[in-house]
Amino acid sequence: MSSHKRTLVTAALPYANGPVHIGHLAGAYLPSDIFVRYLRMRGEDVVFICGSDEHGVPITIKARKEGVSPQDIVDRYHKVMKDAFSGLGINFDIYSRTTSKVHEENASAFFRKLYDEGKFITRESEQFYDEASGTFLADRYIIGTCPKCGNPNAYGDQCEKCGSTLSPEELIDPRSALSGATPKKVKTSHWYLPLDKYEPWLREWILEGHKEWKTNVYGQCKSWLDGGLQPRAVSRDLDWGVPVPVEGAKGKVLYVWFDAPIGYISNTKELLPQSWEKWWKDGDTRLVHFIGKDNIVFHCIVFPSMLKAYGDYILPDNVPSNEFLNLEGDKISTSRGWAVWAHEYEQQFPGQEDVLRYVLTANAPETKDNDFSWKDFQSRNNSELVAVFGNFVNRAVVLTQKYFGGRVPEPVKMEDIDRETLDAVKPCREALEKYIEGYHFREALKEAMNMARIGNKYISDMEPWKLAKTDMERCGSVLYTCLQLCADLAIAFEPFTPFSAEKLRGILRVGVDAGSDHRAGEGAPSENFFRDGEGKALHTRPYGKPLEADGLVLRWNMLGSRELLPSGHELGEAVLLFQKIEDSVIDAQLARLEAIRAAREAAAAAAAAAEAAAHVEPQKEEVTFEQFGAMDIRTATVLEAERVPKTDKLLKLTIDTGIDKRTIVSGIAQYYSPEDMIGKQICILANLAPRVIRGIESKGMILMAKQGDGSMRFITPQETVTNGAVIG
Ligand code: B3M
Ligand code: ZN
Repeated sequence: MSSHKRTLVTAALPYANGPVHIGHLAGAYLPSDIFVRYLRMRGEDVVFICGSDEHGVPITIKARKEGVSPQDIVDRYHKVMKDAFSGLGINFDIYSRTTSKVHEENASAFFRKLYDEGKFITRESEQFYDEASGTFLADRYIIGTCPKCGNPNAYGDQCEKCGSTLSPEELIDPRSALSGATPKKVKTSHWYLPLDKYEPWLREWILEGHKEWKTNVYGQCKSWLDGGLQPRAVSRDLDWGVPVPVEGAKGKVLYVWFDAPIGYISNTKELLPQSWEKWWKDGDTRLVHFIGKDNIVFHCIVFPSMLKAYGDYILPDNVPSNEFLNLEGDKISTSRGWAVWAHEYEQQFPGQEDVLRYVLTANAPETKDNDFSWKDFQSRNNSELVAVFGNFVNRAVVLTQKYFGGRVPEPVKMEDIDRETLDAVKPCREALEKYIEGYHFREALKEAMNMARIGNKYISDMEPWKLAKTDMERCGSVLYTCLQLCADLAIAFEPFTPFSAEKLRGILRVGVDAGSDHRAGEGAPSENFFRDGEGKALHTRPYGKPLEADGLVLRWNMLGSRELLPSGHELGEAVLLFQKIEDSVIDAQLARLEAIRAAREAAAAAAAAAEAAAHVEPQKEEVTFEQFGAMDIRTATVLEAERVPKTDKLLKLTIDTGIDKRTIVSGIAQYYSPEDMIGKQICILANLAPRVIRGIESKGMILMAKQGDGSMRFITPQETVTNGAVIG
C-alpha cells in the first residue's frame, strides 16, 4: 500500500436510466464495498462515495419513449438503485445525485475556473440540427440506414444490428428521431479540453508511474496514449444537464462525462461540507476509483486531465476496474431483459443477500469476462456456504450448547494439532490482506473460505461428539479451538458477507470494531454522515462505538491469534448462517430466463420472416406482345378438390373453365386444404401442355402469387366473373 493517511473510495456513478444488475455489482460496487469494509475494520480513515449519474442523452431518450420528463426517470431509478445498494449491504457514506444543488454549483464552478484560466479551446463544428423541433440532435437522436449492414434504423452513434460504431455522417438518409425531418448541418461552437496537451504528462504519470495498475487498465491507457489524444468536447447542445456557465451559451450543457466525475467531489462536499477539501486536495489522501472496464479512459485519462488542469486536486492512486460479467453464457442486456436485477433478487431471496455477494465475488470478472449461472450459484451456496462455513459454525456452537451450557470451554487439554490449527489462520490472513490490498477480491475470498475449510476439517477429524463420551476435557479443548476459529471467521468474512458476519457475531455474542470515527472533531457535524441527497440518513453504522456485547469486541488485528474468545464467555443462540437452496428455486430462475430467450428468438424469427416476405423477385426478361398473347389465361371455378394420396403437396382439382370441366393437379396443399378451394374462383393458364403427375393427367396450371418467404396464395378476381373470361 502506498503511504497515506486516509483513503477516498469512489464507485462509478451509475446512470439513472435503469436498475442495477449483477454485472454492475460484480464490476464496481461489491469490490469497492469489500475494500471499504476491510479498511474500516483495520481502523483506516475512509470515506466511500457514490451517487446516481443523472444527466446524459440516454436519460432524455428514455423519458421521451415513456412520455415523461427526464426528472421523472432519474427520480424513479435513483430510488430503485439506492435501495438496491443498501439492501445488499453496500454501505456508501453518501449516495447522492448529479441533479443535486451542491453538484450543479460545484460542476459549474469547476468549468468556470478552467474557462477563466483559458484551459479550454473553442471549436466550431457542423452539427445536425432539426429545424422542425428547433434543436441540435445528439448522435443518438439521428436515425438512418446503416452503411455496413443496411439496417434502416441504425443510430447516429451505433448500429444495434451489426454492432458497428458509427458517426451520424455515415448514415444513409439520416432523419431526426424527434420529428422525422431530414436534419440539416448547422454551425455550433463548443469548448474542448485539449487532451493532446496533457499527453506527455499522462504518459509519464501512468506509463512510468503506475505500472502497478491492473493489466487491463494499464493496457487500455497505453493503447489510448499510443493512439494519440485529441481535444475532447466538454459541452453539448442539449436541454438536460448542468448549463454551461458562460454568457451566450444558451442551450448548451456540460457533457455528461465532464460533470459526472466531478460528482465524486460534489458528493464528498455534500457529505463533509467543512472538511471535504482534505479528502481531495491533501497529498496524504489516497484516491481509489472502482469502475467497470468501459469507464477506464474517462477515469484514467479524461478526469485526471481535468483535475490536473484545475490544479489543486490529488490524482487517483489506483483505478481498479473489472471486466464484464455474462449471464448464463450471454451478454447482460438491460434492453433485452437479460439480467438479474439487484432489487428483484432482494425480493426473491430475502435474507440471502450474502449468497449473491459471495457468488459474485467468488466469480468476479477480475481478469477476464466471466459468467454467472444459477447452477453455480446454487452449488456455491450449498456446497461452500452451507456445507463448509455454516456447517462448521453450527456444529461447534450446537455441541458447545449441548455439553458446556453454551459457554466457551476451558482449554485444559490442548494438543499440538489444536495450536497448529489456530496458527494455520495466520498465513491465510496474510494472503487475504495482500490480495485485498492488491484489489484481487476473489483470491482474498478464497483465503477466507480456506479458514472455514480448516475449521470444518478440524472438527470432522477431531469428532468432539465422540470425545464427549470418553474425554470431556479433551472435547472441551477441541470446542474451544473451534470457537476461536468461528471468531476468526466473523472477522474475515465481514468485508465479503457482512450480514452473515453479523449473524455470527450474534451467535458468538461479540461486537466488532468496524472502524472508529476518525472524522470526529474535524468540524463536520455528525449528522452529515450517512445521508443521501435529500439529507435522509442512509444507514446507521455506528462509528467510534463498537457494537459491544459482554464487552467483547472483535478487531481485525485479532484475526489468527490464539485466543479471541475467553473460556467462560457465554454464547448466544445457535441459528443457521445459510440455508440450502433447492432445485425448484433455481429451476424457476432458469425458466424465467428461458422465457426471455424464447421471446427474443421468436421476435428474431418474426423479423426474419418479415424481411423474407419483403423480398421481391427482380423483373424477368422482356417478352413480346405476341409471346404474351400466346398464353390462354382465363377464369375458372373449383368444383371438387381432394388430396393426391401419399403426397404432402398436391391437390387434385376438378374445375369448370367455361369451355370444359377438367382436372388440374396443383402443388398448393401446404397452403390450402381441399375445403378451402371448393367453390372458389381462380385463374388458370389453360393452354399449358398437359402433364401426367402421379398418374393423373393435369391440363393447365393454377396461377399463384409466390411471396418472398416462398408461401403462395391463389389469384381470384375481385368480383365473381363468368368462368372462361379471358385475362389479358
Ligand atoms: N455513468 C457510466 C456507467 O454507469 C457512467 C459512470 C460515471 S462515473 C463518474 O457505467
Ligand atoms: Zn449495421
